[in-house]
Order: sequence, then C-alpha cells, then structure tokens
Amino acid sequence: MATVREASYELLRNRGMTTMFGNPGSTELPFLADFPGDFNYVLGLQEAVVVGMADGFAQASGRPTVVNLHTAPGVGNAMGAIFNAQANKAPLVLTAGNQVRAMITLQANLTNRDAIRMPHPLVKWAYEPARAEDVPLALAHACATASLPPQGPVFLSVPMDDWDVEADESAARFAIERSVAGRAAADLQVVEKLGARLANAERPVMVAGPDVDASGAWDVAVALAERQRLPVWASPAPGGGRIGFPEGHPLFQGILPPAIGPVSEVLAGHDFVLVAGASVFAYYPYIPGPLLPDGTSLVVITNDPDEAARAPMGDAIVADVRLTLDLLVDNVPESDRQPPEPLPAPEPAPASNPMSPSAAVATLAEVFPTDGIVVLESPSATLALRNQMRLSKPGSYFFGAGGGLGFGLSSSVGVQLAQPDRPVVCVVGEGSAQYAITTFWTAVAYSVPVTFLVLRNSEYAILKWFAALEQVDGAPGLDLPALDCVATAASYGVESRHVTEHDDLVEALSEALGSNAPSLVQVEVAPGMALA
Ligand SMILES: Cc1ncc(C[n+]2csc(CCOP(=O)(O)OP(=O)(O)O)c2C)c(N)n1
Repeated sequence: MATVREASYELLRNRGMTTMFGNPGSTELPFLADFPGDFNYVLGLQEAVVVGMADGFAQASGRPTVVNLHTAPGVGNAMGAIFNAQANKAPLVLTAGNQVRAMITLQANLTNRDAIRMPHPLVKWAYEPARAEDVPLALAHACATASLPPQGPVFLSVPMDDWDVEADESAARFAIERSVAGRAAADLQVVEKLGARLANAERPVMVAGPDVDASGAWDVAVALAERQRLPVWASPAPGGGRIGFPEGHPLFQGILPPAIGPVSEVLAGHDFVLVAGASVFAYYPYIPGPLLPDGTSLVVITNDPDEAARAPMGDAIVADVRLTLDLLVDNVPESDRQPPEPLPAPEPAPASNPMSPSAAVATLAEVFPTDGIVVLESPSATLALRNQMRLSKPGSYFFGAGGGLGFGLSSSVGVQLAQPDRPVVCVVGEGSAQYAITTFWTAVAYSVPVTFLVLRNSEYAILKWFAALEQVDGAPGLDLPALDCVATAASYGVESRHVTEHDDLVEALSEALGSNAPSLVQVEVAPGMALA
C-alpha cells in the first residue's frame, strides 16, 4: 500500500512536475523523506527567492511548478513574490507544512492557524485537506487550478503527519491519472465579427501583450499584423512581463505609455484597437485624460475573465489568445493598407563618464547571443533596454509584471534552469538586487550559468523620477552610496567584476556569456532615468 507521500510524488511525476523549489523547515521534512531520485529540489535561502525562482521556471517552462514553503513565517516571507507570481500568471503550486493535526486546535508552536486565509487574495485557491487521505486529490485540484486560465499561484497547506498515512488507493489512482485541459478558443461567430471589424477599420492598430508570448501566439500575431498591415505597439512596460511582438519588426511602433491620457494621445487617429493578451491597460502613474480618443473602439482578447470584466473601456473576448488569433488570421483578408513607417533605429547613446544606462544596455546588445534571454529588473533602464535591444524572439524577455522587487535576480535562475540551452542575462539595478541577494548562493550551488549585469548608479533613480512627477521634494532614502554587488556576489562564489569602460564591459560580458558558471558584471552608470 502506498503512503500519501508516495501517491503525491507519483501524481507530480505523472504531470512532469519533478523540479521543485523550496526552503524547508521541520514541518516540511516529512514531505521530503525518502526524496525520490528522479526529482530535483532547488534550495533557496529565503522564501521570496524560492517563489521568484519558481515563477521564472514556471513561466519559461510553461509548466506548473511546485514550491515547498515553511509554515506561516515562510508563507509570510513569500507574500511579495506571490503577488508578483499572480501578476505574471505563473502557475505555482505553493505547498506549506502545518503542525500535526493533533496539535493544530491547541495551537502548538508553528501552527499556521489560519492557513487558508493567509495567502489570500494573492492565490486562485487555498486549501487544507479535511483528511490526510485527501492530500493527493487536493494536490490534483491544486495543479489543475494553477494551470487553468488565467494561470496563477494556488496554495495547499498539509499538516506534517499526513504524509505517512496510508493513501486511499483507488481515490489516489484517479487523482494521479486525471488530466484537465483548459485552453478554449472563442466562438467562431465572435471571431468572424471581430475579423470584419478589423478588416473594415480604416486605421486599425494592434497592441500585443505578455500572453501572446505565454500562449505561443508569437508567429500568428506577426502573421495577423502582416496580413492586415497593422502598426503594432507593445502593451505598457510596467505590466508587460513578457514581449508579445518582435520589437525589431518593421511594423513595430514602440511601447505604449503606461498612463491614461498619454495612451489616448498615442492611439489618436486610429479608429480600431485590437489588444491581444494584455490587460487594458497596466496604468501607472495617474495622468488623466480620455480612455480612448473620440471615435476609437477597442477589443481585447484575453484568457482572463477578470481582466475582461474590469477593463474600463472597449469590448472583450475571453478565450485563449493563440487559438483565437489562429482563427482570426483565417478570417481576415490580405489588406492593401499603407503600412506604417518603421520605428527609427535606436540612437547611439552619446559617450559620457560614467556611461549612461542606455550605453550600457546598447553594449549588452552588441554581444547578446541570438538565442539569449533577458530577465530585467533595472527600473530606470527598462525603456532604454527595450529600445536599445529590440528583442525579437519568443520567450526572450521576462519582467516582473507585479512590480515587486526581487523578481529579477531570483526568477533569472528559474528561467535558466527551465531553458538550459539558452544564455540568460539578468539585467538588474544594484538596489533591486538586494531584495533577492541570496539567489547568488543557489546559482552557485546548482551551477546555473546566469550572467548578472548590475547597473550601478548609486541611487534609487526611478524613485527620484517619481518624486519629480509627484512634486515631492526632500524625500529621504533615495540614495544608495557604496553598494558593492561584486563583493557580495563573490562572497557567495560568483565570478564577479566591476567595469567602467565600454571595451571592458564588452570583454567582461563576452567572458561571462561564454562561461558555464554564474558570473556577475557590475558596470558604473550615470544616475537618472534612461528613456531610450
Ligand atoms: C518589494 C519592493 N519594495 C520597494 C519597491 C519600491 N521601488 C521601486 S523601484 C525602487 C528602486 C530600485 O533601485 P535600483 O534597482 O537601484 O534601480 P534604479 O531605480 O536606480 O534604476 C524601489 C525601492 C518595490 N517596487 N518593490
């Protein structure tokens, strides 16, 4: 007879979920007993890092991913990263231990007494099974819910004495073997109407968002834009965890600004806006104005009913982005519209000392491998990186859509583990790096060859920019003198170098990219926001 633990591992194995990320405590050890040889346990040294790594892994592998958190305090540490995972639509099956059932009611030490309530509202589902025998079914439920659209984190609390209990063999077998498929295309009639609206529009435009990439719709988005000669904008950068359209394509026009009035200004002159795979829109800061220009209508295709419902304007089709675009492209004619003028090539950044953030990311572009992946968390250089690099391959860009720092460093390790054949470069501000600094330990311990490029400007540049926008004078705490990521990373065993000159940066990055170990390059950059 199998135990609940054995049945649970078989269930995960059956779903291909054999890499898990965790930071265990005494309440999780019974789950980890006799850890099966075909599973990988990736240890993170703090729970926010654990969840960030799993987030990157889940997104880059397209698979639900198990996370093993310590009871209440571990879940507490993880909350910011769970917030990010929800914004990223990362299918995480978060598990945490709890006290033995006999001591939950009397609230023994480490009891997570309100386990189900704790991770709300950041998870799609939270549960603690009523009986130990129900753990496999609850785990199957968790895996299905995390994977169904919109994907996202779920939470399962398991009292520590459940794992050795004998499983209900028949129930466990059904739980192990069942599968739940959830990608649904839109009704053909709805797509035909959308096709007619698009084809009959005079000056339509497309906005491509993160779920184009996540749903594998990259090629069909390009085919649709080419067929209909659509100018294409990327959805606003703050909420855009992934890129939905090749940014070097002649139809690509740039990134929509993340504010109400400015979006409307950019879209002026277009009578129809097709948004694919993005929320409408991830605005911040608040710059009021009309939501759309006069005479402009909008349709969004999203797999997320909440995204559809909460959009402040336009119509929505709730369906899988890829399947819907596949249908749509077959339901529009080849257009003879005049294609838009292509976006001019990026201006070379003028030389300065220290170099500008734009010059630093332009230098990265010089040596960036064609199959490379960027994980980005350098707030004041986000737009400069997008503009200078113009990433143009699917699955090449990951950014924390939630905005909680710590995603960058940690998720880059997960992305690299999921994509071992593609070089991963994590571009990170020295301030942001601190939120997940122990990631370096995991990168070394598991030989994960991420190249970390730290842009050091000795300040919270983005906050100074926000302070000016918000007309806030005299705010404390916006300078960061003397943070040395080279020394910190080196103390964890990461090969690390500080550079100031272009040629040294080229050499350091080329070396790091060629190495099969994690490496860090810290480059001194000028303070301030880099917009292009
Ligand atoms: C968890 C969390 N805490 C605080 C913030 C607020 N915040 C946003 S950007 C930023 C500064 C980031 O500094 P750095 O990485 O050096 O980048 P720079 O702004 O200089 O480009 C801070 C503190 C946040 N986004 N997330």
